[in-house]
Amino acid sequence: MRKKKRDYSQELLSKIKKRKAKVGIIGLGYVGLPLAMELAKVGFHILGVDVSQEKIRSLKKGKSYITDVNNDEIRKFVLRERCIQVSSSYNLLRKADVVCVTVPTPLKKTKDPDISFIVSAITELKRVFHPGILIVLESTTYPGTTREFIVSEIERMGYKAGKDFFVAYSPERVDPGNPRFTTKNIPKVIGAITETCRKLAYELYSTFLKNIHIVETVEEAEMAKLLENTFRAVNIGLVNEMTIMCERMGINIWNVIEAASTKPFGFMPFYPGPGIGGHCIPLDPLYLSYRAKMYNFYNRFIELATDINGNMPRFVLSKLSQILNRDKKSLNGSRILLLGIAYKANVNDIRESPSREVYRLLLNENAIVDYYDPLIPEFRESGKRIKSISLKPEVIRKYDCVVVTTGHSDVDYKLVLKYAWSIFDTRNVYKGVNSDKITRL
Ligand code: SAJ
Repeated sequence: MRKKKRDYSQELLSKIKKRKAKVGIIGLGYVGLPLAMELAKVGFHILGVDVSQEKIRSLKKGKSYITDVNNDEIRKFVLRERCIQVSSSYNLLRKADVVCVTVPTPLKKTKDPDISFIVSAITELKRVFHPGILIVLESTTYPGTTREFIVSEIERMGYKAGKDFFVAYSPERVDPGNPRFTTKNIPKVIGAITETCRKLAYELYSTFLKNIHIVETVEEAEMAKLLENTFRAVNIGLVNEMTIMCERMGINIWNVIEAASTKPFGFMPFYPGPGIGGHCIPLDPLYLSYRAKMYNFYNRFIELATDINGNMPRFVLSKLSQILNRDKKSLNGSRILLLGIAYKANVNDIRESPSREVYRLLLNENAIVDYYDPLIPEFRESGKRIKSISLKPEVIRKYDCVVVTTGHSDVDYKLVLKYAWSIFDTRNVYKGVNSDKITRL
């Protein structure tokens, strides 16, 4: 009698429903660790893998390294209840029924996408693979990655997607440090390879998430995330170009944006700045334009926005030299203080920070540049440790100009206004303050 073919999908569906499925998570960063917490909270056993021994050591000591996850949660789930196991070895995933891939997708030096972390995760996963597993890729990437680097790779081993294993894509939308929108309540987009894959992925995420939006293909899900962030990059580029135009025309762009924002529909304010930083906005659009070129499609909006946003640090410098020029000073030899080196207000992240680019450009012009950032006490620049100064009256008055490059909330801007000779405010922290000391972007 023919042996009945094993129905992996039914087995897995039942395990997920009963919270008996073991969920592997590859990459325990700002996406993977909060995801592990939410899945543990609803009863799953988590198998967390990260190549960073430091992260694993920290978790085993009950210490969090992610702002959105506190030590108590780590101690509860990793140490006391032991429902989250962590390791730097992929062997831990041999027992996994589900694996979520939440690894970084940075850019290479050539500004091309670097999906090597996804490729190595899948290469390792193939080593410990067993049929019946659901794989969900969450890392931001270009359309086609899931099908080409996960589905094809595993089908080459002789398995059939949708029958012997299941694959979906669900873009991460974590906004680190956002108290209002968290892993638990940010709506999730899911695209899958087959209807069975979709059902399994939906079942998994709906254990802790209410709002799930299903699309028809994995490519639609991959593209949705890139549209979200390309939308931001292009609109920031638009407002930065408007800023340069308004500067030429002698118009205050900040008042213009505030006025336009009174329109209750059809307008969304973006604000000028010294450029764009972070691990999403400068990168995601380049993933899309890279892929589009393979279809002989040149995305001019992305190229233009990248050009405008990428040149804002130089625009800041040209305006700063005009400010110094008023006092017959040059950039060369002037003492400049940058207020904020982080890539955006109230984060302690310096990745791709435009403030850092301004810092470097000032060094190249032989300015004497220091920085103050309450959230970043030091950073490394061409092999040297650069430390934040302390914001005291006698220190502030030493500088020819203080440039507000990151608009952190907890900076004593009143003190700076009192003791600075000149202020170049690129973030409008002095909104509504009239003083001939202040020049705005
Ligand atoms: N920026 C401007 N003007 C603006 C908005 C941002 O110059 O009007 C600059 C920021 O200073 C920063 C860069 O752009 O240097 C990126 O800022 P962001 O507000 O987009 O913050 P990110 O990089 O943390 O973007 C993330 C994204 N989240 C994900 O990709 C999951 C983005 O989709 C979110 O919209 C954003 O957080 C958010 O709203 O906080």
